[in-house]
Amino acid sequence: GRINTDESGSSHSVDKEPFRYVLQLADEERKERIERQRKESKWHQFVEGNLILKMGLIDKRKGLFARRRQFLLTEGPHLYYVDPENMVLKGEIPWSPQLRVEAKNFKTYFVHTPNRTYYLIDPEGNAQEWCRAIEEMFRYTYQSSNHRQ
Ligand code: 4IP
Repeated sequence: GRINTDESGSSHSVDKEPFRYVLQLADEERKERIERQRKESKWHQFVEGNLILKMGLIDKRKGLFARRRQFLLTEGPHLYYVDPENMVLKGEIPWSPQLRVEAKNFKTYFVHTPNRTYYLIDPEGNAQEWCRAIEEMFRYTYQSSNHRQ
């Protein structure tokens, strides 16, 4: 399928294919996609050469306020977030075997990590889709025997 790597508004804009499928790309296809991402995506500069598997605008709440950030779920895995107005990488949610996601409702979900619970709001209401993708990445990374070395 075609990849819309430059689309910033949609939370499932990398592709419409099942997320599980992109986790298991053949090396050749993977390289092609990274090459296309390098050429076409304005988000490529933030992801340390990793293939972006899912991305979208998410409001990340801290205290009373939320900041709108472009979230980039990549191979690695990584979950980077970028200030889309100033195009600055603001941080990343750390992956570990303790990471856990929790969908609260259509818009709100939590990513629990050992030192912090990230309070995330998907304005498009696709919180469950994000949770599924993160869970699948979790299983692929920590629970499957055939992952990439
Ligand atoms: C900030 O609040 C932003 O929410 C930061 O998010 C957040 O850092 C800060 O938390 C928080 O104090 P204000 O912008 O209203 O000051 P971002 O980095 O996306 O801009 P992180 O990255 O950690 O969520 P602290 O506790 O990390 O400083």
